[in-house]
Amino acid sequence: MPPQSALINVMEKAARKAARSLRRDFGEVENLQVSRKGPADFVSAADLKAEEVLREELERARPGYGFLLEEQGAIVGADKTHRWIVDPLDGTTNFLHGLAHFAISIALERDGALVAGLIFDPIKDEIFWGEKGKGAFVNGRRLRVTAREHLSEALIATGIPFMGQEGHERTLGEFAALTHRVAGIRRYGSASLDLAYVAAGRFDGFWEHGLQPWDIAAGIVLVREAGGLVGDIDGRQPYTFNLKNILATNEPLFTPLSRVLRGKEV
Ligand code: 2AM
Ligand code: CA
Repeated sequence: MPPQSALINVMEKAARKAARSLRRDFGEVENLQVSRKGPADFVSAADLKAEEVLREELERARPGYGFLLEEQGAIVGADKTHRWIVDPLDGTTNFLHGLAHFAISIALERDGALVAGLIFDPIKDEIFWGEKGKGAFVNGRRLRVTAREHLSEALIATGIPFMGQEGHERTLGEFAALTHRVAGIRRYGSASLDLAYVAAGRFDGFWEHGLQPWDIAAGIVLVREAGGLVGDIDGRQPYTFNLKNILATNEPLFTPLSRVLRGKEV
């Protein structure tokens, strides 16, 4: 059994409680697809409800900690050294379209450093967690990034910008540089799960531009604790939230991927 701490127990309990309402609402989404307006408002409400459950549970267990919440923003706590970073529904577009790939993501920051992360996929019933210095696990099994050294064998995940976002041309350039060098590229639509899958050795790497702290905070802990590197495409590491993009992969592929994504030779 992994050494699951009291802190991880708190995060797991909150995630499992919020997941019950998300799972119920996901079951409803299918019925709403045929309505003219679609389920958008319903999904926003589901998202907010899950966030409220998470805030209440975490607040009760650790009174005074601050929050950075996707929906409600920053809440300053009496305890200035601790801050929860929470995404109640990562993969909203999937959820909205009835695609069963989304997650709850919770991270804890202490004195500005990420110390714990938990990502729960309530449909596949997979709970990923990592704690600084203690390793990363999924449903109790230890995680390790892949050992692949060659891009030609690597399966890489990413996110693609959509309407209203910037970087469409840049994305085409990155794809042009990468597609013919790798075993495959995947776009699953949940950054937290992309990072959890890098930690689990399902993906060899992940990059994306313009993400927010709540999308990636927990996943960063997981990848680091699974032996991976997290930085940006320019090769800067360790990752900090002021960087404009994220690159997470194993050690051998970090530099080759960062070079190829910038249009350079490996
Ligand atoms: P979300 O589902 O919580 O919005 C998909 O590429 C990833 O980008 C998801 O993790 C998604 O999180 C995130 N993302 C960040 N900003 C977004 C935005 N403005 N709209 C949709 N997804 C966004
Ligand atoms: Ca998100």
